[in-house]
Amino acid sequence: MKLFGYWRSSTSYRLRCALELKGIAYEQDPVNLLEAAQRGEPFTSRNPFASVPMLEANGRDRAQSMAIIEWLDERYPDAPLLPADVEDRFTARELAYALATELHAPLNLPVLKYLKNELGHSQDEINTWYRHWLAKTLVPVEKRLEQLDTGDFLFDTPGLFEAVLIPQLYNARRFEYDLSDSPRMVRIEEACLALPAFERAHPSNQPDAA
Ligand SMILES: N[C@@H](CCC(=O)N[C@@H](CS)C(=O)NCC(=O)O)C(=O)O
Repeated sequence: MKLFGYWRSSTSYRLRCALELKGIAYEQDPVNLLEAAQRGEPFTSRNPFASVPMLEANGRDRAQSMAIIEWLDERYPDAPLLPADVEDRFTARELAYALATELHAPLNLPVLKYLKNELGHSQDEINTWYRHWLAKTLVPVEKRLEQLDTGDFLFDTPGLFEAVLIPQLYNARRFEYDLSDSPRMVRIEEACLALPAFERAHPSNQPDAA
């Protein structure tokens, strides 16, 4: 398998977490987002979404990180990323998709560039925007974790939820989001970052890390 991603992209990071947790070997072919390589040929012919990650796997170019992760989990059922119980699976998806959809969408690179270049916002204003949208989803996720009385992980072992959460917390820290009211998420983050799978997936350990 070959992963086309970018070291600091949260969707690439989440896919690396999933691959590492499942113990699936992969090569990397970095796509430089700062040079807009995702918008040029030959990448767009292979991936019409013009975004990372893309996974070349089993004869297909696969886009959309959540669809890729769910496919990996169905195609390679060892080390499942979702719990066995159907209600627990719902919980994992409820939280993971809140982060992957509501939180990620307004914080994507083209949105931030538009705020800066087209609308002329300062970096401080953009950081305030970023933290506003982080809070809109991180606050309810933390509340749900509190209701569930979570410990080191959402369930017994890290899976889909943790693969999505850890990259979003990495971004939150980059934008100086205050996590002091999010002890449940911070505990899960600490437990995950202590694991070799998350260490290998970390942005700073990627071949294209700047
Ligand atoms: N829904 C997509 C979103 C992918 C996405 O937004 N990727 C970002 C990096 S985190 C990207 O490629 N941004 C560059 C661009 O859109 O031009 C997924 O989950 O794979």
